[in-house]
Amino acid sequence: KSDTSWWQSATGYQIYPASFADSNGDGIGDIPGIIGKLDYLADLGIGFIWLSPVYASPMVDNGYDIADYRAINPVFGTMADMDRLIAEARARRIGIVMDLVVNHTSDQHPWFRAARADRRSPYRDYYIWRDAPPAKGSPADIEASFGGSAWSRDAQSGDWYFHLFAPEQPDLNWANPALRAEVHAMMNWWLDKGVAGFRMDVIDLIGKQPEAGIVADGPMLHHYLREMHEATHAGRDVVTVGEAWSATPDNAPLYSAPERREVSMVFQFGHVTRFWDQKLGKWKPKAIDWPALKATFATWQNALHGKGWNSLFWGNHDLPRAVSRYGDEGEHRVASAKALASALHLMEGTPYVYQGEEIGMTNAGFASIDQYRDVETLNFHRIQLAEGIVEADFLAGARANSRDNARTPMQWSAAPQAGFSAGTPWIAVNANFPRLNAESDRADPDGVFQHYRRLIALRRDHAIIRHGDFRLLQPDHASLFVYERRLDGECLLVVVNMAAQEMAIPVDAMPAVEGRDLLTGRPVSTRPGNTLAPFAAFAVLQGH
Ligand code: TEU
Ligand code: CA
Repeated sequence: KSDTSWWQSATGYQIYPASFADSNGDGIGDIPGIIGKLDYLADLGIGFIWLSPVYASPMVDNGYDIADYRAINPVFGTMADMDRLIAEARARRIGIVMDLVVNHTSDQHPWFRAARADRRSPYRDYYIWRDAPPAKGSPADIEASFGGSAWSRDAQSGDWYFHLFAPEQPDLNWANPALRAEVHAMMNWWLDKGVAGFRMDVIDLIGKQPEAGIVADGPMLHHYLREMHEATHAGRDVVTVGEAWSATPDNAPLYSAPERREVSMVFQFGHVTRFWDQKLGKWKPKAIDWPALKATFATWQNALHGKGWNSLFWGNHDLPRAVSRYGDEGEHRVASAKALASALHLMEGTPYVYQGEEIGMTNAGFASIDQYRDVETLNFHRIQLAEGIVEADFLAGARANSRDNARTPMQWSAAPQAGFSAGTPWIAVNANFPRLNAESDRADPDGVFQHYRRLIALRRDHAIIRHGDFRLLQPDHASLFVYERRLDGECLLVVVNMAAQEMAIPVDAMPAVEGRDLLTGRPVSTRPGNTLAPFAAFAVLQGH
């Protein structure tokens, strides 16, 4: 179909640089390490890499605290390495999508240094200030995402500044047009280098109005996004994806409807937060309820079909590993990794693979708080223990949902440190690497990697996967995820068993299908009475 943009047939791959591949033995992944793995990624078939931040940073939040948007953190390499990465990736038809972290900077950014040093500095108004902390319970009395008040006192000027994350991540003041122009110039500087677009960190927060108690989805948000589009992406064939925890099926088309000229798509987290506790959030996850999860996906598929564009993901660097959260990290690990991939990749949208997901990597399995590195996990450990939560309960929550679950080093081989580093990794390698690694998985035709490879190729080959409409079947079934896609007289039926038990094909409301599985070529049938093995999946295309 000629209406397909490159990013609608491509699959993205997220790299968390510190944990991907270490080229010099200092224990931290780096850009030369990534370059060394480009052939691996080209073989997987991805169209672009979303690169988590590699900019100059004191690394309070692993690079999501940027001190210079136009410099590379020496621990990751040099700007020459970065230019080489862009060129070498492009030679393999892979775009580099930069992480754009402009809700906040590091407190070490020269703008913030100037702002706190001098109340009359032109940079003062790049940030958000108050001369006293807000009264308890007043609208501006906002809690930071990493715990504690979002207002901290700056010892230098004596005033209070706003930060939705760590105190070392002061929020930028998007109401200031000079700040917006600086961000646009910086984005154009990267685009002129040949990057393929941006993943925009917490972009739904830039329209905040703290004094009114408004954090996400502020009244000026879409104005800023349109202005940014005109000033940077317009006329360039790039992909933009906005991270928007506040996005709903109703407002997501406002970001991604092409005629609104804002962003290509958003990351929304409906399927994630649905299974968090009301009070304790991610630290007390609920069990996955498949009918609820399927309904969430169906709502999103239908909300954006023909109106905007979906992104599809199970995991990222903030979320637990897909098999551990939604599948089975034990006996059925491989089958469940493949089942989850099939269910996700055959929907409408641009799929994102988080590093290691393509080999079915699992949660970290850390037993003690000393093993964690993440600022959010360490903060909440302190906060919740002070509030009287039993440590074992906190650690159980962290084992399920800490961001470090996805940040253990990529498991390349059975060599020491999983082949990730010749030195001591900054965070421990998962103990399961001798049997779970890319080298062994990739060699197995029935492994996870080859399955992802086939799914990624199928999206490029089939317009129905990119653009077909979506209908959820068997919505109430406790473990079968069944849907149909239709386009131009074709019908694609996808049937996935998300249970660790054998499951009978239901007798009612299933289309009669006999054919071959698109992924394996094996004969399949929906005849009632047939059964699906634990975490078995198939997809049959009819009418072509
Ligand atoms: O994440 C935004 C964000 O809201 C999450 O960190 C969230 O706070 C947490 O996972 C929920 O408990 C983005 C980045 O992806 C994240 O890595 C950064 O730490 C954060 O923004 C600040 O830049
Ligand atoms: Ca290194």
